Amino acid sequence: MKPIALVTGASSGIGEAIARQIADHYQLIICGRRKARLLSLSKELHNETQTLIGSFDVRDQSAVSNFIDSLPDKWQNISVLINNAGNAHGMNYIHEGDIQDWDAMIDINIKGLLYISRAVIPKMIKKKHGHIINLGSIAGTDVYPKGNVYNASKFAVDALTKGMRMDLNKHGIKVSEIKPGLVETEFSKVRFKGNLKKAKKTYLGYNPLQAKDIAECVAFMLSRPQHVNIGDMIVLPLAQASSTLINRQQK
Ligand code: 8X3
Repeated sequence: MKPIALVTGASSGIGEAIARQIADHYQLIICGRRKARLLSLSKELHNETQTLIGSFDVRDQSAVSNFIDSLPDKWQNISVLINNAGNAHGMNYIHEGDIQDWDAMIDINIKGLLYISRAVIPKMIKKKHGHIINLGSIAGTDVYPKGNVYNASKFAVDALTKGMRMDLNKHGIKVSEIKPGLVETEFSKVRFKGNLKKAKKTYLGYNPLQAKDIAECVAFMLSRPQHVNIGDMIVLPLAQASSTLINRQQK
């Protein structure tokens, strides 16, 4: 029987790519807000692995804990938690920021990650085994202008990863973080609220990462021998040297 992995934000982008990438080795609990997308991913993976759909918003603490607490018996034994759900909302100077955008980023990127982790980790502690991979960002080590609250939310993911690794050390649970740079997904479309021109511009003039590039790194982390824990991995497109230095004359 394959071990069970739970992936949040699996209805698109990096989360969806991770689910596809690891389906050969894991049964999957795919979570996200958009049920129709999760259903079609589940159908697509039908021949490869068993899936269970969790259709909820990670911001909704009672929905999160209800879902995890009422998992069918055969899905209780979660070995891997991929905390992928997260977004950027808006990109403004700090004095012009939209409060709703701030709330959304703090609620999804920080509190959502905490809610899922709080519900799943006790199950891992019971069996003294598990691997948590948090999706941070280069934005969580390297602040950039107008990134402010998004940066702060990803710095929080970095701190929580380190804190989790300490607190779970004696329980035999691995905790890792992967910090992507510019990945061409719906990320910028969401950040710029559907402004496709702005979203496209983010990825112009160079070869950005694709969701699969990150999914392959996650699969690598998961496939290390039991005694190896990759704590942290920064993954950038060749054209990106830092959050602010991007060679847009690459192609
Ligand atoms: C996504 C990378 O540089 O757009 O977290 O913040 S960046």
